[in-house]
Amino acid sequence: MKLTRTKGLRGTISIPGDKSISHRSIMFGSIAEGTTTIRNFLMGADCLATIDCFRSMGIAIEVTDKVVTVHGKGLRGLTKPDKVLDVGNSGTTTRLISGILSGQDFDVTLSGDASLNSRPMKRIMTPLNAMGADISSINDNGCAPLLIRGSKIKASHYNSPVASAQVKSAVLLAGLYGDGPTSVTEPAVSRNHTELMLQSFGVDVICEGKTATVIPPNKMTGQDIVVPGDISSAAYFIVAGLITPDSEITMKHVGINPTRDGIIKVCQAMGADITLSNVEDSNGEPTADITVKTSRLHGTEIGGDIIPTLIDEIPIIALLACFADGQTVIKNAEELKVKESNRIDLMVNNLKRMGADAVATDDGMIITGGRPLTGISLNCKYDHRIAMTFSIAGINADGEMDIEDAECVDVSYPNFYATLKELAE
Ligand code: SPQ
Repeated sequence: MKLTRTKGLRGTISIPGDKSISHRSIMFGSIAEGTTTIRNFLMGADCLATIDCFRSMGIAIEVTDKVVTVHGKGLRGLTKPDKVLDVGNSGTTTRLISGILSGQDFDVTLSGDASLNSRPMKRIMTPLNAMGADISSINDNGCAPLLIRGSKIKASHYNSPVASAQVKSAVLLAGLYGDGPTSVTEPAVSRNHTELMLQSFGVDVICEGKTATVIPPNKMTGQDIVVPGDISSAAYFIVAGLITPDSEITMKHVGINPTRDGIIKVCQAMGADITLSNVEDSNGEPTADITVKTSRLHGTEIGGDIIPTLIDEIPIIALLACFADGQTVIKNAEELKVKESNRIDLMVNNLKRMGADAVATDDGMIITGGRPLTGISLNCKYDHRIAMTFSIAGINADGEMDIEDAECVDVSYPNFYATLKELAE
C-alpha cells in the first residue's frame, strides 16, 4: 500500500464493532442456553477465527451482513473438535478460549500463526493450572501450540502480576466451571468487557476496586447484543483528524467504556479539539459520537493506571506525539513488547527512519515533536496496529510511504483503507 500527503480529512464515519466485545459475544453466546444475536459484529480475521473455533466444537453460528446468530448449547454443550483449533493471529481468542476449555471434559490443541505462536502463554498457564487445569506448551517454550486436557476446576483467587484483561478473563472463564467463587486481583484495572457481558448473560460477577469475582452459574442465557464501535479502531481517525491540516471527522457510536478511554484523556491533556456527543448505553457499555478537528498540540506524560486503558493505542499516540510541541514520555508500557510485535521497537525504529526524534526506553518511549516526517518503505511484521499507524503517518509525510504487508489491517479493521479514502475525497 502506497500513501502520500493528504489534506482535509472530512466527514462522518461509522467505526466497525469492538474486537474485544465481538470475541466475547461469540464465546459467551456459545456456552449460553438459547439464541444470541449480535449486531455490528466485527468481521475482522481475529473474530472470524473465534467463530471457526466454536463451530469446530459443535456450535451453529449463522453470519449475515447485518447479524450474527449463535445457537448456544449451554455451559456443558461444547463437543470435542476433530482438528487443531486455529486461533490465527488472535491473542484474545487463544487466552480466553483456554479458560473455557480448561473446564470441559475433552482434550483440545490450539495453534496460531508465527506471531501468535511466539507470544507468552505462561501468564495464563500458571493461574489456570493452579486451578486444576491441565495446559501444556507442546514445544515446552511457554507458547502455543497448547494442549488443553479438560479437567475439574477448583475455586481460586489469583493475584495477577500484570494488568491484562486476557489473563483476568481466562481465570474468570475457567471459574465459571469451578466448585466455588473465583476471583482475580490485578495491579491496575484492565478492560472489563468480560465482567460486564457475563453479568448481562445472567452470571453473578462482583467487581470491587481491582478485584473481580465470578460465582459459577447454573446456566447462562442468550442475549441480543449491539457491539459498539471499537475505540481502538476509532483511534486512527481521532489522531488523523487532529494532525492532518484542515480536517474535521465525526465517528458515530464509539465505545467509551472508562477502562478503554485513555486515548480521549490523552488527547484532551495534549490540547486537542475533541468533543463527545450523544452519549448512550449499549448493553451496559457506554457509547458516544466523537468529533475531532485539526489542533495545535503539546507533549504530555503517560504512565501508571491509565496504561491498560490505552495499551493498544500507544502506537498511534506515539505518532500524535511527533506532531505535538515538546516532549511526550510514555512509561509503564512494557506489555507492548509482547503484542503482535514488539511495538516499542517497531514504532521507535520506524519513526526514527521517518525523521522523528524518538527514543526507546525499557518500558516505553520518549518522543520530541516538531520534526518533519518523510515516507519510508516498511514491513510491519504483520501487526495491524503498526500498519494503520504508519498509514496515518504516511498521509502526513513528505515523499511516499510504502507498507508492504498492509493487508494485515484485516485482523481488526477490514475497511480501513476504504474509509481513509472516503474521508480524503
Ligand atoms: O487479541 P490480541 O492479538 O491480543 O489483540 C490486541 C490488539 O492490539 O488488538 C493486543 F495485541 O488487543 C488485546 C489487548 O491488548 C485485546 C484484549 C482483550 O480483548 O481482552 C486485551 C488486551 O491484551 P492484554 O494482554 O492486555 O490483556
